[in-house]
Amino acid sequence: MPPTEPILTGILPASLRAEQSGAVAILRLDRPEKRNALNDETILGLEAFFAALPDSVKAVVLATDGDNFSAGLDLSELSERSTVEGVTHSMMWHRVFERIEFGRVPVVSVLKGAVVGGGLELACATHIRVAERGAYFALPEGQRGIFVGGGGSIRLPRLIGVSRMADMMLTGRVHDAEAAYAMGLAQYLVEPGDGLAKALDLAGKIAANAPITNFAVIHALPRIAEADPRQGFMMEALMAAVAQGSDDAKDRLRAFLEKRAKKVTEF
Ligand code: 1HE
Repeated sequence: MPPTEPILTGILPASLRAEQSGAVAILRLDRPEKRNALNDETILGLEAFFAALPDSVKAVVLATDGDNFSAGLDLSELSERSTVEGVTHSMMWHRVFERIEFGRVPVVSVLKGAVVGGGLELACATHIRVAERGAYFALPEGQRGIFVGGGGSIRLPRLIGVSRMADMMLTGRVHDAEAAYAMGLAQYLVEPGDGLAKALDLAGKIAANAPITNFAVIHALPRIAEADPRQGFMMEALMAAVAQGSDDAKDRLRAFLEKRAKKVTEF
């Protein structure tokens, strides 16, 4: 792994810490004493990080200090909010999580301990989720008398279906990492403590892809998947042509034909 340098130190709140290793940035939630509960400062810090991401970064790993990913919305900030403030607060989360999901580079999250409420919503805005055994997934909004507000009702049903999400919210059901992996919530399942290394390995592979392909996967794929098939096929054809016309694609295809590139089984 290339040497690691702290980045964006001047613009991040105390609850976030970022470093860069080669083409990969590692952003850590760093509020373990509050189980990485997401207060406004942290949410706005996430936005500042993704807005200021150096051009040299081609993939991001979202990890955490301590034993947990995140206990969700900081409940101590919620009790003071009016109804109108609640709407704008939720829309602020939407804006920031959209910046992650539809940002410039793919994001790999490392899930351990509590992946709860808004923490689960944050994980759903990332592109690849690596779950450590021991992670647990819950939506305690029903028990708290509130509702998801960070885009969970859009992103979670796409991953696990409305019925599983409804069950989690209505009954307080907690899923372990094995179940989350089995239902497609996490794409990878690793041993406790191995999540960061796995995420860095994946991010390194992602960073080595052609940027146009990563762009297409983040921006075109989800839109095509949800489009009417007639529009979807056309969007796919256009995206395919844009990607294959790039110099990068031509170089990579030539490298394979000249036996200079790895085979599929060697990635
Ligand atoms: C918090 C929060 C929080 C912990 N907001 N302070 N989320 C929840 O309903 C989850 C609430 N948290 C818990 O159920 C537990 O904290 C955990 C199961 C996640 C972890 O338990 P544990 O035993 O490791 O920690 P703890 O002793 O409960 O908490 C340690 C400290 O973190 C403690 O503060 P302290 O000052 O007493 O030490 C807790 O109060 C604090 N803490 N979680 C504020 N969430 C956009 S809408 C999204 C809606 C939601 O996210 S709803 C889900 C909210």
